[in-house]
Amino acid sequence: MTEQKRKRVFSGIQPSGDLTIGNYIGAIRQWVQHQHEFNALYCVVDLHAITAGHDPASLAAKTREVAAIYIACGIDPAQSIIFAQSHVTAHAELGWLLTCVTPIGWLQRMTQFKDKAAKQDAANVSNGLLSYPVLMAADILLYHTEAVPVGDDQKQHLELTRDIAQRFNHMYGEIFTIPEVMLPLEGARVMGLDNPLTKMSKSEKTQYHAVHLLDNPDQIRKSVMRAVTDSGSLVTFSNDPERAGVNNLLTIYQALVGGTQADVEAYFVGKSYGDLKKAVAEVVAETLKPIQARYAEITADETYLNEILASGADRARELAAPTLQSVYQNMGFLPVKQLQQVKL
Ligand code: AQP
Repeated sequence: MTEQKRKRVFSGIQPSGDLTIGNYIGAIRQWVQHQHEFNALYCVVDLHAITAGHDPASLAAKTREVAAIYIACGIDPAQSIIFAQSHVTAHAELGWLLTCVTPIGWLQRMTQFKDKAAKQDAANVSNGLLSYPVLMAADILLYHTEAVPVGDDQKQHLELTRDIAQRFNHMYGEIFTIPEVMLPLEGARVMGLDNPLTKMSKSEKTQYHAVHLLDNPDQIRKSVMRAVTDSGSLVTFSNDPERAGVNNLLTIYQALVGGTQADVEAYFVGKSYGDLKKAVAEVVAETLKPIQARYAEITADETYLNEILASGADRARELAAPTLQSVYQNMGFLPVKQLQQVKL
């Protein structure tokens, strides 16, 4: 497939905590599977990580950690662009321009905003938490992205991106490509091990909530063995909220082992919840082992990662500049070029 014919894909993860198997199954794994079919940009979206309070002392290290995890999971930096969002200032600029075309009611309807705002002291909920999906729209639209591989939890934000793009195109002329959402087939939403009715999140601090990608086998086993199940004994998929814990464990198992739901259920016939947990812990540990080994190699060489992030940002800047310039022009801003002509 030639460069020109490949679809442009953009996706990213916030360095807002320790990455979980939810981030892996819902996002990174698909990026890796499809990277050779696309012209892809995989961004560490650090500007998003400051919307709900963050630790300045660890933000830079977390940003590097997430980039190293992308590569450790199998993203090839020679093929895809890997960079930190704050290194390409066009994101913040377009974010502001789009903020001014986005009705506030669209943002107030976002489920993630309502959930995250409810967990905070109302007086401290930042404008950034509300506006975050507009910055996400800017991330995607800057690159004329055609497809965005994300977990099911981000579907609503993608729909909003499409609405913002259409509204802008209608108001100021056709600049933006309308992106499609790409959801994984299995394991689109991994739920918390301690509460299978809420999604597994890297910013959730409760112990045994999640398996993190850099957890050792012992930590993995402890978290999975403590996963909430129910008083039944049937190891089958189910939409019943009472059985959400078992369903979640089976979903994780299926996402990592493959096969149909019927294949997975057949494997567990006659087995107990304890057997299910052991099997899940084992398959998760086996999946993460080579990733962690590669992560150790990558992080042992600081220069290697620096070079990837620096060249990724250069490549991204080049792609973003013409889009941003067209947006300024169509919105009627005074072009810098005109001032340069006056000087001459
Ligand atoms: N539990 C999940 N199941 C499936 N996919 C998931 N993703 C996140 N959690 C799950 C996918 O991972 C990517 C990360 O997106 P993000 O970091 O921008 O924010 P998020 O969706 O809010 O992820 P987290 O882990 O829950 O972060 P915090 O706790 O900081 O908000 C997305 O593609 C998402 O779909």
